Amino acid sequence: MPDLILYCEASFTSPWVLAVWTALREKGVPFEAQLLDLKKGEHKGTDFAKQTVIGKVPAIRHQELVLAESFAILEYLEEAFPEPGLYPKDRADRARDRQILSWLRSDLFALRRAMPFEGIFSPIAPPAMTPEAREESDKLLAVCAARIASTAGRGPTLADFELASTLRRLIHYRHVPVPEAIARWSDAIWARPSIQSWNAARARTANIA
Ligand SMILES: N[C@@H](CCC(=O)N[C@@H](CS)C(=O)NCC(=O)O)C(=O)O
Repeated sequence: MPDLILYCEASFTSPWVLAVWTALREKGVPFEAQLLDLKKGEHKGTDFAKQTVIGKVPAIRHQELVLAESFAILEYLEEAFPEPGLYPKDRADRARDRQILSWLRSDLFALRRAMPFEGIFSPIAPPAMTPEAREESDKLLAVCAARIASTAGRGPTLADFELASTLRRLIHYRHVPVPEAIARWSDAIWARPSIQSWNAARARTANIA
């Protein structure tokens, strides 16, 4: 029985759960996924809510620690399971990774509203595209273009995983043209076994339900 539990939403559509799932898989840390049906409120008023206090997924339980908030979890995993490192070795590059991870958590709200992550995996009535979402998409593409140019030749790190998965929204909804080189970069990262194992887990769960 693995001594790390990852609490996930049962629909496997949360980009924040995906970020932690990917890190655990990339590091080869064994874990048990415990699924919570958020639509049924399984994360509220339960032991889970009491223990995490924040009451959101992702959360992990590792030994005595119960921890929510994906960024805090990623930082913890990097310290608890240093190899392989998922941040760049260079200090300035590590800071740039953290800059991107913070930015992705504090911006792009219009983009997220117009292009929900869940719609990538199952049909939904697509929300309207807005000028704000367009502006944020252009900024995301500019960040990715700069990122690809500056990180050529080294393996993906945490910021790459999250940028590549955020790009799936643009690629799926097609409201905004995605340059070929950026789409290919996202495709290559999205195809990694760490991410595909999350997609496979969703498919398994859907078959059981
Ligand atoms: N800032 C949090 C966001 C996590 C989050 O928004 N989780 C959603 C699922 S995608 C959730 O648990 N929602 C349930 C709720 O808010 O009641 C993180 O980075 O982990």
